[in-house]
Amino acid sequence: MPRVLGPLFSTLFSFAPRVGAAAILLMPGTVSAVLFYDTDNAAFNTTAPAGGYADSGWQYEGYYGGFLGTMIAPQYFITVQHVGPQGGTFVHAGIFNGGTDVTYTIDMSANGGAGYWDIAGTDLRIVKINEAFPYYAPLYTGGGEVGMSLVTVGRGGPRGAEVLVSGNLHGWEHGLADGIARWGTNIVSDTTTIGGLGDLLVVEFDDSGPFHTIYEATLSSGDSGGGVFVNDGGIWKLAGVNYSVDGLFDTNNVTGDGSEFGAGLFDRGGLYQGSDAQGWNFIPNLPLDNPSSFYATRISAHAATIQSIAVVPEPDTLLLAAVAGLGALTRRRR
Ligand SMILES: [Ca+2]
Ligand SMILES: [Ca+2]
Ligand SMILES: [Ca+2]
Repeated sequence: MPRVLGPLFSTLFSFAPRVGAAAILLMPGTVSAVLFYDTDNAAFNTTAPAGGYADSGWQYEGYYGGFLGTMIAPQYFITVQHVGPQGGTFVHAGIFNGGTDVTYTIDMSANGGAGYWDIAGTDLRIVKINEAFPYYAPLYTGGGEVGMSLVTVGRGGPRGAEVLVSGNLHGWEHGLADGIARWGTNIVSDTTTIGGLGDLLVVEFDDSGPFHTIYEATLSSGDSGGGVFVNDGGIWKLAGVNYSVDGLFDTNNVTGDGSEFGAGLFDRGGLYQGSDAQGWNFIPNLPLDNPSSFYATRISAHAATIQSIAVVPEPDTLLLAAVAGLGALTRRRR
């Protein structure tokens, strides 16, 4: 059966002439770690992935204030604009690097004293450090994200209270953000373009079927800035940076009653989506589930700009330099 994605998203985002108005930004105060379909256990997937998900991106993450960033070049990490500056350090914590915490300092003199570069027309921000990372994430620069397996990392909250519609479970409210990093899995459902935000990956929260994954996860407040990694022929590459989720939701369209809530839903049917300020949109409860999604700013659409700022040394250049150096040495020996 076809999945009715495009028209629904157009409706949702018609409420959002401004940045993020119809979506819940993934920062505390609005609504927070990775929220799982299978469990409300706050300790679930809080250590490095193993097996088929080993080296799937977790190792490239670090703490940027209360949020996350992803190391993308020897002296640069990428995060989001919408949480604001998060202090002067980036901590590649022991949980990520398999050892002890390593603290890097941010180069506050970079970009004329800003300390960072924003990618215009997106939520992406690139921050420079004074030292050098030992390794960093490759960027996914292809255009084939839809259908790819993904891993996302965030510091928001676990699963909260059940959301019931006519007695049937439709998902879970967002739990309180706890600042604990978790990783979860999913599959890229779609891409979309939103004015002022650029291209985004769309990732549905499914309860079953081909788009439900072993650690099926969606996001909540506090997950901002975490990386989304896709498996590109066996190599996990950075494909997105966590931006937002669908919401808010409500059982009524009465304003001012405080009944609205953030949630990860495998079926939005029978609930209102929107906000008191922007209006509410009723989503019919149909036999086919209508899942909520999370959104991540799409790296591939902005890869050239990112790479022009966060410069990665060319391996070929290094190799040629090494070969040239070897030649020189050889000549001197003669
Ligand atoms: Ca899914
Ligand atoms: Ca209400
Ligand atoms: Ca339904």
